[in-house]
Amino acid sequence: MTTRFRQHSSHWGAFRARTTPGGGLEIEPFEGDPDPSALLRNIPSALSHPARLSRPLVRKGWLEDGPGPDARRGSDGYVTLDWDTALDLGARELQRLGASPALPVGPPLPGARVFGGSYGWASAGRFHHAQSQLHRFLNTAFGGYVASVDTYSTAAGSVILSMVWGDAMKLNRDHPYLDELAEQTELLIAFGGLPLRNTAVSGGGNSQHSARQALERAAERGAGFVSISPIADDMAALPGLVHLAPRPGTDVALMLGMAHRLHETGRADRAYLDRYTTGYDRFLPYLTGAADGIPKTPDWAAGICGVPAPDIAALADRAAASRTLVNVTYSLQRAENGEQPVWMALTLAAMLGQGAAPGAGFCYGLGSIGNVGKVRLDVPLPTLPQGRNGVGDFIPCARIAELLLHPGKSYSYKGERRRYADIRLVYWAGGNPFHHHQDLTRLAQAFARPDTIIVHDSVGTATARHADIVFPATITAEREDIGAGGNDPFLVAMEPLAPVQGEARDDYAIFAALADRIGCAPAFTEGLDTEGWLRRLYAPTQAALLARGSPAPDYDDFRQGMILPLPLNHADGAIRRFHADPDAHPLRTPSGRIEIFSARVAEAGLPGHPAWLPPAEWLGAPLASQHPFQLVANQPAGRLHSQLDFGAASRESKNDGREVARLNPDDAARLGVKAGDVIRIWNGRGAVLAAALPSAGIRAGVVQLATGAWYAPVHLPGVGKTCVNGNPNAVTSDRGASVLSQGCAGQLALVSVERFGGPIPDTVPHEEILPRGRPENGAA
Ligand SMILES: Nc1nc2c(c(=O)[nH]1)N[C@H]1C(S)=C(S)[C@@H](COP(=O)(O)OP(=O)(O)OC[C@H]3O[C@@H](n4cnc5c(=O)[nH]c(N)nc54)[C@H](O)[C@@H]3O)O[C@H]1N2
Ligand SMILES: Nc1nc2c(c(=O)[nH]1)N[C@H]1C(S)=C(S)[C@@H](COP(=O)(O)OP(=O)(O)OC[C@H]3O[C@@H](n4cnc5c(=O)[nH]c(N)nc54)[C@H](O)[C@@H]3O)O[C@H]1N2
Ligand SMILES: [Mo]
Repeated sequence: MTTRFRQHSSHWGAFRARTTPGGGLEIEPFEGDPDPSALLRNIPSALSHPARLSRPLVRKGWLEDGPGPDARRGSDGYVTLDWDTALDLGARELQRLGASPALPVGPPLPGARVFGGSYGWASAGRFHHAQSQLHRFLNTAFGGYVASVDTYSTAAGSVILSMVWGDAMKLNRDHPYLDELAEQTELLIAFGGLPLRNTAVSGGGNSQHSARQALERAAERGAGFVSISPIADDMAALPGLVHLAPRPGTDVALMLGMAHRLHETGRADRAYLDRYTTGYDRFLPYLTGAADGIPKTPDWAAGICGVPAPDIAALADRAAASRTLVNVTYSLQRAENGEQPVWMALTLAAMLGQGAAPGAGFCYGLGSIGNVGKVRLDVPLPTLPQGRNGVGDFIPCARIAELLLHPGKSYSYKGERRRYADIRLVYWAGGNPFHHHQDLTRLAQAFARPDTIIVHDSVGTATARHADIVFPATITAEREDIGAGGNDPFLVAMEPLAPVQGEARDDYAIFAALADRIGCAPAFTEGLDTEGWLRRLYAPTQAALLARGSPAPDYDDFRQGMILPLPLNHADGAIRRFHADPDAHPLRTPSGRIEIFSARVAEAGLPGHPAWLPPAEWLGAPLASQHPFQLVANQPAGRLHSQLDFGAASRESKNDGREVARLNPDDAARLGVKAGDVIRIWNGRGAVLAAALPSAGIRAGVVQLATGAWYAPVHLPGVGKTCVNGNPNAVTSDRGASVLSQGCAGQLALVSVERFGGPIPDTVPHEEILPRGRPENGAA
């Protein structure tokens, strides 16, 4: 029987769905979305894919030999247990590690040995948000946990901007850049392009895809676009588009060349620099070469970035003569010394002196995430209270392998000396580190160290494959929730679309059952069931709507399948206010100004102004003679990260189930590689197989392989351990972006590429990544 349409939401859009007589799911995008995402097509497969987990699994070695470091993680077998037995085992282990209803007063709290950072995107829905549930649980049961800060998305960029501009994540969500781009910008200089595929998603919900329209409106007005990227299709083919393809990782040199030209031709805006910035005079001797004997001329820049000097000079001239918006996508900073391109772009924009003009100045992350550049909301969104983390310890999120491998080791972060904790328990819910982290061979070694690893997921990921206890979670389509995302102007009453698969349970139910066994259920649940929580979470948003006189339906009315429009806040944001009056509205930097020189950055061990710092892995590095290709490991067009990799849109982006790697046709010809050939991409850290696609839009010397294929390391005779499905993190580097941010540097890596000569190994199907054991002790 066909059911009625029900309302739901995802990170890539709101939609309605109904089940079809064949048990499928028919999806219609939200009618208010001007440009719905094709990623919606991945959702139906989630309901009953064989990779779904339906019963708890426990690793054999852990069950037989007890908790402890164990190198068998990743290759051991699993036993299927019934829920009560598995929950008893889990709760007993949590209690052994100190979970208790009555925690010690003051340090050391038992949570100091628990890593609960649990980085990952999980699913839309404010209550069933896996990390929030986990953090609340660990705060209740352990008094806290070792957390993680920053994101894989942006760490180097956010850390540097927090010191020289202000809180980037607040500022770049505080400015209606998309409207201004559509209406005011004359020239968009887009470092990293402005890939529409990436604006498809936004954490928590993205019911209004508006980037394409904004670009088209700007183009109709005659705006110019310069996409600066090693890959041509990082920007839609708009009229007036110019594409410059620098060597990856060299944008700072290109920007310096432009800055030098502005200075030389007298077009660096001194009035702006004096009024809104500090430190230009400390930067200038570096730019001119007075400090180091190397003038950063367009010629100098061309020798590094590979963009011809006349093009660099012409771009500077054009930028100075136009109302210019300088945008940097997150990708540039997910790299060694990733702070520098972001800081240098801010400096370049300041030299252009247009920050006070609508549609001009500096922007960070337009084209990276769907909510950047949209008008902010005027009411708070529902949020699950996480309680208090009494432990207070954290790692920069991309230092997970370091943390587990080197307890006690000291490292620096934002100029501070810190030490890694000694972690005995790793608890992950809502993320997939064996997709997202760099150098996965090293991560596997790190995951051998703790006593116990617990993972919740709805599918058998490579992370679950390294866990001791795997609890099967429901998917969002099986739950009732409230969908909401930053800058997204709709609150969605998410209705369950389908019955729960197998014996999967909501994350909340799993934690509640563990809390019950530990004796801290009252504190964790506060006596509320899911509906009770949804009502409580809705109340502050409703109160804020009422207070400003906006439509504010009661919860029960909202529940009737509503998509509730939320009011926008059109008041000037912090950047606009700063430009109106920098004394009255200083930036949150030590000087209150944009800092082109920062004492704090200098104290932290980096140059005090933006500078070209050659990374260890770029096409001009000594290592390039050994591994002559630059891998660009960017975001996938056919899915969100590793989620629903088996869905229709993701499958169509692959070749026979294997991820596709694009390379320049001349490189392909030289390597004897044709479209569809399997290539091996490798370096000293590992190897990965992909299906080759020669493509004229890829810069020579670059091979592009998106993230998210499920990691499947297989020992190939004569070749060694190789990910046969195509996850680029088999070969990326785990070094931090710098001593300042310790951010993820996974976007770029030097690799070798060759046609794979041996017998072509099959890919590993999703349902075989985590082998399921036979049921034991009564589980049906
Ligand atoms: N080389 C390289 N690596 C990168 C990047 C790169 O550019 N290059 N990009 C990085 C970036 S920006 C990011 S954000 C990360 C993304 O990395 P992740 O956020 O870890 O990736 P996802 O695939 O979104 O993982 C989410 C997991 O949560 C599970 N999940 C979904 N809903 C639920 C739920 O309700 N409950 C539970 N328990 N689980 C659920 C999904 O099945 C999935 O396994 O990758 C990073 N990795
Ligand atoms: N469809 C889809 N959209 C997504 C995601 C997804 O998984 N799927 N993930 C979301 C998440 S969590 C995030 S954080 C954002 C990430 O947003 P970004 O980090 O901005 O996105 P990427 O796709 O990694 O990179 C964008 C482009 O930058 C270019 N690039 C790489 N290195 C360089 C360089 O050194 N110089 C220049 N000039 N260009 C370079 C590459 O050609 C690449 O295609 O995307 C979000 N959007
Ligand atoms: Mo991200």
